[in-house]
Amino acid sequence: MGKADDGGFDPKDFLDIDHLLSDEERDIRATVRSFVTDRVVPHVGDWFETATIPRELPRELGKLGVLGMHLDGYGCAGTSATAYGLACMELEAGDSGVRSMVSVQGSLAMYAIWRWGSEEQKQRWLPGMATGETVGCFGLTEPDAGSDPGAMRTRARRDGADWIIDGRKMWITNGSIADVAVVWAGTDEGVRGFLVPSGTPGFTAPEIRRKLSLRASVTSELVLDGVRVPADAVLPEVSSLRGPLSCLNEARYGIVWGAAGAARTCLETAVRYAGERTAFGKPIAGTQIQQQKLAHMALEVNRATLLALHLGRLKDAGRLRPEQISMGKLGNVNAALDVARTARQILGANGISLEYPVIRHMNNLESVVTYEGTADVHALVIGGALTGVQAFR
Ligand code: TGC
Ligand code: FAD
Repeated sequence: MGKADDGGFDPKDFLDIDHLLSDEERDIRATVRSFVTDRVVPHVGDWFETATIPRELPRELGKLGVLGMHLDGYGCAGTSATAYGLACMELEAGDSGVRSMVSVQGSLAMYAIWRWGSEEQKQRWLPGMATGETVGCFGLTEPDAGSDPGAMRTRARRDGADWIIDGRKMWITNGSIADVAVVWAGTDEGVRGFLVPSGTPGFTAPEIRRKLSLRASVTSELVLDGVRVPADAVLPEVSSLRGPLSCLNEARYGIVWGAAGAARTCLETAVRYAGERTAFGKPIAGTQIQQQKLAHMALEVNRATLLALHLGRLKDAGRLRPEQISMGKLGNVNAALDVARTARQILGANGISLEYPVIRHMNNLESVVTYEGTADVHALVIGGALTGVQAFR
């Protein structure tokens, strides 16, 4: 959101949230916004329609500096969590699929290696992943184990010094374009993470087609059929679900910000459209019912942005808890869906056209509300924290 030059009131930054950001944070946001405006916005409707995403995009995002940007060392930028959140917000203001590419690369695949990998694994993989030369994916979900990853059937067993992995992963972002897959598997020692280069015999990643959401994003199945990897392919520092769940904390945090970005684009589109569209002899912006909708949408966008910023400040202070991330993910994605659906109606028939960004965001948000923990899962995390009673099982 832009700030009025004279320091006066700017309805695009209704609550003057810009004032709460540092110069550096505003600069990073401006850089990412400019990339999205030039490189994503003019093309993303076509990418969505044709269900493609340019193969060179990871390298361009690497050049922009957003891949693993909140991690330290190994070619990563080492920014604050808040700056990373602002980048996610701008990327998802363009399209959830582009933010997903960045989340999966930086918060899931790179973070898994950065947090749980050996020094050799970090040196080998992270610099190329930060530049986008090497694409990663993160395989946790299975056909019969999504919300309950503890029910995974993928297994890894030792064979001499090697490991043999058998199983299937489902709905894996970047799967078919990845050079390395972080695959979580059950072992006799607990859940462990394996770094599987995509050329490994027995590993295939067929793309999932016919999606009507997140079309500007590659989603795949991972098939592991007797995949043999050496001992140094296992992430040495974790052998429990804590490994993958710690990565989810990072990606969910980015979604808290991203959802606010998608909602902002829908609001801005609806405000513009309502001002231009005439019905019954006057702009629909001049009707009470549309103003009420716009006011509600603006409230949700501002509230979501403030919540994201608050969680960002907590994360930078080292105080952000998973339950708080759940509240942010649940609240902001639900708010964004509400804003997108309302915007879609304000645009009338144009609301179903890819000539406008709204239906694309609305459909994408149907994935965002499901992945990284469904709304139900996050409600149960919050409910468990409130009551002290765990209701999953
Ligand atoms: P539970 O028994 O509670 O815990 C098992 C172990 O994990 C630890 N733990 C956590 N650690 C770090 N962060 C968290 N948020 C954690 N939650 C739990 C826990 O301390 C324990 O550790 P240890 O060492 O004692 O073994 O686990 P549970 O089986 O009851 O499950 C809890 C539940 C349901 C909350 C969890 O399974 C869950 O979050 N389910 C949702 C799964 C999910 O979100 N999958 C997402 C897949 S990735 C994806 O969607 C990418 S989308 C692309 C994009 O991001 O753009
Ligand atoms: P299920 O777990 O089968 O849930 C079905 C329904 O039951 C949901 O409404 C759920 O809320 C509800 N439910 C489940 N448990 C309970 C309960 N205890 N109480 C009440 N209700 C409950 N996964 C990855 O590992 N890596 C990726 O990169 C990745 N990318 C994705 C990209 C896209 C586009 C999509 C759509 C998904 C992606 N996922 C990925 C998978 C995603 O994380 C899962 O879809 C999600 O965790 C939900 O699992 P599920 O689809 O199996 O639904």
